[in-house]
Amino acid sequence: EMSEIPKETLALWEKYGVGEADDKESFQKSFIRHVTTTLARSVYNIDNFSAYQATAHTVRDRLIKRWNDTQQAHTEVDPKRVYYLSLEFLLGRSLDNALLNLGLKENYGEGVKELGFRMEDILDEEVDAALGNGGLGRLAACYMDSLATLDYPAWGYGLRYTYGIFQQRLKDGFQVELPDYWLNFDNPWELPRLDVTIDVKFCGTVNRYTDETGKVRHVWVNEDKDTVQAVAYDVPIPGYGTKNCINIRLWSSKPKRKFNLKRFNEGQYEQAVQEQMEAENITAVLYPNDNHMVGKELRLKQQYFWVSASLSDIVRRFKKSSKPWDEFSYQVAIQLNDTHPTLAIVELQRILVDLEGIDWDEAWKIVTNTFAFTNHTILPEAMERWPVPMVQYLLPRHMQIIFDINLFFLQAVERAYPDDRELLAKLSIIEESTPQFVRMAHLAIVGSHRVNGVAALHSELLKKTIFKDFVRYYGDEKFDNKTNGITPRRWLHQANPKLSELITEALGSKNWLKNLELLKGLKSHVDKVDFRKRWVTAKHSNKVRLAEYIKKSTGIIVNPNALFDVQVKRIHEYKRQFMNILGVIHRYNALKKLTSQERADIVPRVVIFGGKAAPGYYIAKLVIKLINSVADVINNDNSIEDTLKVVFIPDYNVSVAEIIIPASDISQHISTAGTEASGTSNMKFVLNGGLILGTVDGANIEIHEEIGDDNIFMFGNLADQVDDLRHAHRYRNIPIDPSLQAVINDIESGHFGDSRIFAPLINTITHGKDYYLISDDFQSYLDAQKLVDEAYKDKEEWTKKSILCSANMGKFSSDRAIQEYAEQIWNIDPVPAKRS
Ligand code: 475
Repeated sequence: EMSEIPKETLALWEKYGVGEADDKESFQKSFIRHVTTTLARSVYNIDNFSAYQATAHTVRDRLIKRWNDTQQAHTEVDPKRVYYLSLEFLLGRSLDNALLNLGLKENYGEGVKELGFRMEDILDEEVDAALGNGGLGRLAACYMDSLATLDYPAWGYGLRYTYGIFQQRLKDGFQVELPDYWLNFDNPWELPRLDVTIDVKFCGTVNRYTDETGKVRHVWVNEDKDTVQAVAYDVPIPGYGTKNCINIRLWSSKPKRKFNLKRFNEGQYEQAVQEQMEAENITAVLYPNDNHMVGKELRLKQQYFWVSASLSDIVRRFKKSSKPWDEFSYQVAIQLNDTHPTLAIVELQRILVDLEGIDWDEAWKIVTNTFAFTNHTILPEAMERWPVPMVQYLLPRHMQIIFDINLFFLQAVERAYPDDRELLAKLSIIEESTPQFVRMAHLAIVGSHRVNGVAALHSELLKKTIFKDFVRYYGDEKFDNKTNGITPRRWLHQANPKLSELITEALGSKNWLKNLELLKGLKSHVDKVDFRKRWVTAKHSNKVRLAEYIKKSTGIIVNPNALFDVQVKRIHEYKRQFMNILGVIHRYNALKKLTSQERADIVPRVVIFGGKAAPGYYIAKLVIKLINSVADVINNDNSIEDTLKVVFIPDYNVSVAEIIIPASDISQHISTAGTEASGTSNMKFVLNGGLILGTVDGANIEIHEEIGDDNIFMFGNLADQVDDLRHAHRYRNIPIDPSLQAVINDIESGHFGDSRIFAPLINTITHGKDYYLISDDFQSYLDAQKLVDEAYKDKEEWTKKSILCSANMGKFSSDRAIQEYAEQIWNIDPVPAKRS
C-alpha cells in the first residue's frame, strides 16, 4: 500500500537515492568504501578473499536497489503472483552470475585489475550456496533465474539451512563426509529480515466449539514451549538483461522463548537452553538424500515449519489488497516442488476454515484452484509417507483435516464408482497399514488442480503406473508434462565464456541468451572450416582448464587431447555408475591384450566420475570405492601407455560442474529405462557441444528428437521391457552376460584389491535380482562405446556433431519451461521492471 509522502521528502530521496553507477570508477569507489567500512581493512590488508567480499558487497548494493524497485512495482500493480515452494535451492555461486546478469562483468573486471587483483581469483573465493542435493534443487535455481529474466512476479520459499549438502572427501578411496558450514564468513547474498518473524506452532490439542452463528469450529492450542519462530532471510535473484530482481525467502528457525529462567534458577542449566537448541535444530541441516525418503520426525518438522511460515506470509500479502477470499486463486498460484511442501494444502484449508471462518467446500475450491504439484521421481523408495501417529502428535489439527479431505474425496469417488472398494483403497490418502500412513503424493494430487511430470516419458509413465487410478477418476486433463529446462546464462554464458563469445559473434548478437531457439543459426556455420577450428579451440581450452583442476584436486595428470568421457551426478544404483566402471574394466582388459602397435590406433580416454553418495547409502558408497580402486590400478599400469585414465573428482558441486561440463567430449546418462525422471545435466552437456551416450530414458529421448540420430549414442532396453526383464530375473535363471561375467571374475580375483569389500555390490547383480538390469544392457552398452571410439577418430565429423548439438538445444532453456508453467498452469503475466 502506497501512502502519501510529502513532495519535499520525495525530492530529497530523488536527490540522494542510490544511483546505478556501473562504470569502472564508481565500482572502485564502492570497493574501497566497502574494504574500509564494511570490512574494516585497508590497502595494506586485502587478500583475495577481502577483495571478493568488497566486490560482492558492491554488487549486493546494486541488487538491493533492483530488488526494492521490483517489489515496489509488484506492490503497485498487485498482479497474480506465483510462489515456488522448494525445500532445496541449489544456487551455487552468485558473484559471477550477478555480474553477467547485470552486465557489469567488463567494467568491474577492469576495476579490480587496476586495484591489483584478477577477477578469476576473486570469483574463486566464493563458497557455493549448496542448499540442495541435486536435480530437484538445481532445477529450482534455474527456474528462479528464468522467472526473474522473464519479469514474472514470482517468489521462492525455502529453508536457510545452517549446513548445506555435506562436503565430500576421499580417504583410501572411500567417501568421507564433512559438514558444509557455508555461513562461516558473512553471506553478502542474503538480506536478513530480522523484523519479519512468524510464529509456528507444533503439538498441542484441538478444541471444538460452536460459534455465534451456530457453526462448529476448531481451535488449535499449544504451549509456548512448542512454538518456534521463523525469521526471514531474503536472497535476491537478478534477471538477465532486465532490471527485474526477484526474491527467494529462506526461513531460519529460532526459539520463541530464549531461555527458561525458571529452570535456570533451579540450577538446571542444560534444560534451560534445551528448548532453544531444539528450535534451532529445525533448520540446522539439509537432509542429504536424493531420490530417497527418510521418515525422520525432524524432517516433518522442517516441512511444516517452512510451509506454515510461507503460507502465513503469502496470506498476509494477499490480505493487504483487501480483495475478497474468492479471488485468492486469481492472485496466488503456488507450485509444489515435489511432495515436500504438501502440508501447504492442509495449512491453507486450516487457515481458511478455522481462522477465517469460511465454509469447508468454498475453502476447498480456493485451495485446489491455488495449488499445482510437480512430481520428480517415480522410484518407490522416494515416495513420501508419514506415519499417522507422528502427524497426529506434531500437527493434531492437520491430521483431522487430512482425514476430512480424504473422507470427502472418497465419498465423491464412491458416487462416481459405486461398489468399487478396491478403487477406494487404491486412491485413499491414508494407507491402511499398522500404523496408518499419510500418502503425500495422493494428498498433493487431490489438493491440486494440475499435476505434472518433468519429461515426456516420465509424465506418460506417471499416468500409466503410479497415478493410473487418479487418471481414471479425474480424467487425464489434470495430468500433464512440463519438460525440464536449464538456464543458458549460467550453463553456457557463465560456465563457457569462450564458446559463448564465439556463438555471439557467429549469430551477430547476444539475443540467443534470451531466446535460445536462435542457436539454430549455428547450423549455417557447420560447414565453415574456420568456424569449426574456433569451436574446437574453445573446447580444447575448456579441457585444459579441467585437466588443471583434476591435477589440483586429485594429483592425476591427464592428457587434454584424449577423449574426455564424463559421468557426474549423484551416486545411485538406478543411475548405474556401477555399469560404467564395469565397462571401464572391460576396456582395460581389452587394452592389455593389444600389442604396442595396435594400441597406437586407440583413441586415448579419460573416464571422469564425480558425485556424492547419501551418507547412509551403503551400496552407493561401495561404487565410489570400486571406482577409486579401479582407477588406482589402471592409472599406475604403464603397459597400457596412457590409453586409459580414470579419475574420481571429489566434492562434485555446482561450481565444479561449471568446470567439468564445458570440457566433456561425451557424457553418460545411462539410467535403467524409466527410472530417471528427466535429468538436466544431459541438457547442460549437449548445450556445451558435448555428445551424449544415453539410455532411452528421461529427457534423453527429447534431446534425441531435437538433435537427430547422428549426434547421439543411444542404447539399451526400453522402459516397456523393464517389467518383463525384472520378472525374468526374479523367477528364472537368467545367465549373466558373458562379457560382464568376465569383468566380475576379474574383480573377484582380487585384481582391484581385496574383493571381499565389493561382495555386497557384486551381489546386487549375481545374487540379487539385478534390479537395475546391468546384465541386460551390458552388451549394447559396450557396442555403443565402440561406436563412440570410432566416431571420435574423425575429428572433423565429430566437431560438426558437436556444433549441431548446441544448435538444436533451444527447447531445453528453462525460459521455455517457465513460459509453459506460467501460461498453462499459473495463469500469470510478466510485470515489466520499471527503469529508475
Ligand atoms: C530427478 N529428489 C531428475 C530432477 O526434475 C530430474 C526426492 C525425495 C527426497 C529428496 N530428494 C528427492 C528427487 O526426487 C530429485 O532430485 N529428482 C530429480 O529431479 C528435476 O531431472 O531426473 O531424479
